[in-house]
Amino acid sequence: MRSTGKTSTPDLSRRGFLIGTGSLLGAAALARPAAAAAGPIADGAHVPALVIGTGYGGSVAALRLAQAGVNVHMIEMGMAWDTPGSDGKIFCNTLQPDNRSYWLRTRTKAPLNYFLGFPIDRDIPRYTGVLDAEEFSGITVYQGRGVGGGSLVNGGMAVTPKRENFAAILPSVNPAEMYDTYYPRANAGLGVGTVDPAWFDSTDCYQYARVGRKHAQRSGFPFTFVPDVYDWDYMEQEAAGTVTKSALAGEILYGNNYGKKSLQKTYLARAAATGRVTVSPLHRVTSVNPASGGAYTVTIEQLNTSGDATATKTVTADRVFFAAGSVGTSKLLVKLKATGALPNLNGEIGKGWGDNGNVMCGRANHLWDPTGALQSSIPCCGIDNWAAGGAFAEIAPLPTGIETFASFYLSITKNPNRAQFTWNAATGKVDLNWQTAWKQPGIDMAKTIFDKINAKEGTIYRTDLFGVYKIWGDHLTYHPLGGAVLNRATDNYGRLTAYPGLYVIDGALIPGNTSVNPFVTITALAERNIEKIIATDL
Ligand code: FAE
Repeated sequence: MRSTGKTSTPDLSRRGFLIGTGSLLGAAALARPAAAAAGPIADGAHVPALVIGTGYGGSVAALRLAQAGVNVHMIEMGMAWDTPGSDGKIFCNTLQPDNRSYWLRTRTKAPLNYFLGFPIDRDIPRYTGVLDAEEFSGITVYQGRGVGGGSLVNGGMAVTPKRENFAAILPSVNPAEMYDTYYPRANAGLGVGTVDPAWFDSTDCYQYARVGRKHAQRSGFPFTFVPDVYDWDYMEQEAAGTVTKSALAGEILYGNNYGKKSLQKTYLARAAATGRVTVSPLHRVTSVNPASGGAYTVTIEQLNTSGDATATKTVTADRVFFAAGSVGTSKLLVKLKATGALPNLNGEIGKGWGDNGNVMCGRANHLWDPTGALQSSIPCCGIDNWAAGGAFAEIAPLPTGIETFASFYLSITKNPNRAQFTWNAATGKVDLNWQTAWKQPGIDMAKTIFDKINAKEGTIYRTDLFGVYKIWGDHLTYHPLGGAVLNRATDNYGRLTAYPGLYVIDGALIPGNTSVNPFVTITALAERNIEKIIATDL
């Protein structure tokens, strides 16, 4: 794979990152992420390591395997996202969704789908767009599609959980090794940084967050800045008007064209630079079967941008890493177990799935408390009521371009409900038995924050953001976790032990909740597991 960008390891400080990767953002502005250069895999190929998916888990696996001298092929069902459209941009704007916005939909399905009580979704051409709103019976699960996985569409909030909460997140993992080694390694690899508090206090684009801070503090809640992989120097330049706007142009859900350090600019760029990693975008793995000699036969459909399979390829892989995300990996493994391709997978496959307790809500502020017409799409702070009330609320933007007098929040809660994926032979699909009513514990936990703030401020909940007279966004998650849980469906390092050479290395390993936004934990766990696998299995 060819590399067109610099690939030095970012360090923890944002200034350090810029020094270390001097031309990266310039390269990004030219819109050619290094990681996307690729040659599609050939029918009949034999590869030492095949990685299914190019999100956090897959990118860590590919980089570390390649650095250990193993040739890796990554299979990604979404697009490469390396070529600008006719507007000169790779990704479309949140306020003007076009065909690039959604994965194979003819109408948008915005998470916040009403405004002033009116629906805001609109028709779009069907295309292999970047955001998938995957519908199960009781929940819509939002996921990124393309080279970079969720890093293409997420808010970049890069949060290491508090150490005292870790035992509940991954009970079989030694916290000392995570906090001493793998969380720092993940933060460095991802290029995590924090907003300059002085700039935060003075810039128009975080007025909404300052209002959120003021309200939290007046009710006695701990307020915290939240690190992010957005390039904070770039955002300051956006505010100064010296570079093309991205966070300050409302770009987020359907991709970010400039300042965000997605995996294409970090792990995948470094993987590309090894020369040992190739990527096949618009290729979807449909089956993995044991082959002779301990290898595996992997069946792959090549897709066109309408989502149709245009070719079926069969390749052989000595090792296969499932990194298709919590939903993608769970769906594949449940299907492969039920249909007899991998019958000896254990009975924990498909279990332990959670929504990270996600619920959304808005509050209506007084007219003398505006939140600002200009809002950075990148959240940078939160309200931490985890210990007392089971909720961590990020103060989220509503980047509509007009004054809304609204405060908007995505809460992560300690909702204990867990769901299971099962094979439905009648439909030939995998179902998830999550029920919308199971969000209620999460709503109750979020209310420990917002009922108190409303009482203190004399304000009310917005009822016009998720329907007509509907307060809670309880129909979705951005943070699917679990389905192939560590030390249950796999051993304590992600090995599917009934099948030597098969591994899970993504969010499917985490049993449903991380107490904060999940991708730093997914990355750190992948770093831990791949190090062990390389040391002992290769
Ligand atoms: P993921 O990144 O989903 O990658 C899986 C990849 O596999 C995808 O690219 C798929 O297209 C691909 N794939 C799936 N099935 C197949 C198949 N059969 N064949 C080939 N390829 C396949 O997995 N997290 C945070 O920590 N902070 C945030 O601020 C944040 N904001 C978010 C905002 C939004 C709108 C969304 C949707 C998510 C957000 N998340 C955030 C969640 C985060 O992106 C997510 O936890 C990680 O991306 C999950 O990483 P994985 O490696 O598990």
